[in-house]
Amino acid sequence: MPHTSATTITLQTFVFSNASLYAIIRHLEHNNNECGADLISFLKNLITRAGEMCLKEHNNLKISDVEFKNPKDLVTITDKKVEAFIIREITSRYPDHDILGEETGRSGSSSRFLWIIDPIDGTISFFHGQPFYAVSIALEKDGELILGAVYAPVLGQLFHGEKGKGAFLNDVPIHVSDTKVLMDAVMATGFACLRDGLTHNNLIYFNTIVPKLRDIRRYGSAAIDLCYVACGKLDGFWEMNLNLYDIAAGVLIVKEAAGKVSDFLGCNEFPEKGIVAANPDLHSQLTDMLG
Ligand code: 2AM
Ligand code: CA
Repeated sequence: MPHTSATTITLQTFVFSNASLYAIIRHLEHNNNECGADLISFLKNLITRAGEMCLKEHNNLKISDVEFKNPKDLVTITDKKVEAFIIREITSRYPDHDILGEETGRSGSSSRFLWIIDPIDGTISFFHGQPFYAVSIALEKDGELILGAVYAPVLGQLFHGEKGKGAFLNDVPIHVSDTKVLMDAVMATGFACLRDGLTHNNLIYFNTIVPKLRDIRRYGSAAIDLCYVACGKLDGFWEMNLNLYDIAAGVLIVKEAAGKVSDFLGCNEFPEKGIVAANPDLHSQLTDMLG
């Protein structure tokens, strides 16, 4: 049709004369509700390189590489280096995006996009030479999670989830377990609340729930706990006193794996009012005990 050809020629002329094809693709990618393949491979490549940085430093930490906020709350030089690396890479690829990082806080407030970064989730495991730590990176668009990745480098496990497209472990689709009975379930929890010295803490819930389960795990990384719920290695997880960067990527991955995530009352005020993640059958049994 003449009209179509004219439109095509005009568009081609514009594209090739403008020399900003790259920027246009970026623009289309960002304004599409789905994540472009380019964005996902950028994230997977980035988080893999960040995990490799952790691996390199894992066994070479000196006491002078650690700052103690208090005896239970520490940050290593690797946390800071890895976060700086991730922010540098995001900023050079997506200069107008906002960023929230555990170590550096929030920068920017005007973009529709917000990257949420935990450079090492499970810093205490990392510092003590244990394998259960992970890099966690999520992307929100207009306040809604659209992409998330969690990489546990010692375990060689890279989880990612894309809104509406599913969740994956090393690119293989994953799904929450179909366990229906608490006594058949293995769950995880954590004690961030104790690190903050809170008197309203998880011990009372722990004492109530653990006897009802087959067993309990405490990996020390909320990001890994959530991903293990997503792939059915765990049947459920709860914790209180976490921050957005601990859970953002894992929450999307659980939801994309057909799991349920809520606060302790079954509502959406997580992590402020606690977080509960499980397959749909066990989720309601957990919120009954936590609410
Ligand atoms: P981190 O390793 O990045 O600090 C373990 O219970 C989980 O709680 C981890 O995800 C850990 O993240 C987080 N965590 C531990 N202490 C915390 C605190 N005082 N405040 C917030 N999150 C904490
Ligand atoms: Ca964390």
